[in-house]
Amino acid sequence: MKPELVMVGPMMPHVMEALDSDFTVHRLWEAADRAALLKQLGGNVRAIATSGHLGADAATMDALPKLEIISCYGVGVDSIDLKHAAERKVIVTNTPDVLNDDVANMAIALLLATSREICNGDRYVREGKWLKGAMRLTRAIRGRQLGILGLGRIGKDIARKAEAFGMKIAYHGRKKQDVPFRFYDDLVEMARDSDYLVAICPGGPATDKIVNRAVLDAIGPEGVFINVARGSVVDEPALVAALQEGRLGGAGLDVFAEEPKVPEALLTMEQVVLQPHAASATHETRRAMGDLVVDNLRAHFAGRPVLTPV
Ligand code: 8YV
Repeated sequence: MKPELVMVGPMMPHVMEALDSDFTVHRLWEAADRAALLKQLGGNVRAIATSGHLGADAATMDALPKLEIISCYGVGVDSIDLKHAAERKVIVTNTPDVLNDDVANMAIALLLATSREICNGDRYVREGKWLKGAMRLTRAIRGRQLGILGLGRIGKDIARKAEAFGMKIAYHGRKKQDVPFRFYDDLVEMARDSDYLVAICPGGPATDKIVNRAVLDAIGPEGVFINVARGSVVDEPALVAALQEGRLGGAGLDVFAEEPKVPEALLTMEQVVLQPHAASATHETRRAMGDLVVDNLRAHFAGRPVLTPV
């Protein structure tokens, strides 16, 4: 008998195939009445496969009394009720490390895209403006300070890469680490001293709107805010207002408070580069993430320890 698994949202075809071969998969997103399906399945479901975006709340877990494991397609688990999972002794796994390189690359891409105005340059050529004269000059990133909010695994990869571009690195986080970068225990102070501030901290209550008006004003009219973390880490209306009023120079944003909805005002701003939460979205990384989702589930149901517990 294959163990029963609830899949919260669709995943890449190779993940779906692997899960279908080892589990009886119930596709929650296809159900007209989600709560009714969960109630009907309840008794036998032992696993959930979800994503960083879709998560799993306490009600979903409680509808499944035999739940043993939640395997998350993503490193960020802020949308999973971890406390409730721990109380229920449900194992949670995620997909760390395999996405570091691509997420860090997206941060660097947004740094370059905002400072070198890559999207504006592209429009300049397409709209025939180049025929009438050269585009305005842009800004170099070498010699500028990059403040990293959250020097975890991805933050360190961003630091290493930004150093190769000649940037000075600083960071803010819960604690000082044994790294050759300047630590600020005050985020506003780091923002004031930095030309670019990149957010790559976990989402959740501890970082909710940590990038507030004071931080945005400290980055300042010449500075740029990059977000490859979660939309929740920034006060989004304050961000929009700071950009509109020129108190903040620019922004490179891969994540938003209410994805896939993006504040209307951002859509027409030249000093902003937008991405559809795509930092980990390469074939290579998403394949590796999908493999980890499956391998964690297989390990658990084969009686082995999971590979990447949260
Ligand atoms: C994914 C992410 O986009 O890993 C994360 O925390 O946000 C992303 O890599 C997401 O989990 C896939 O839905």
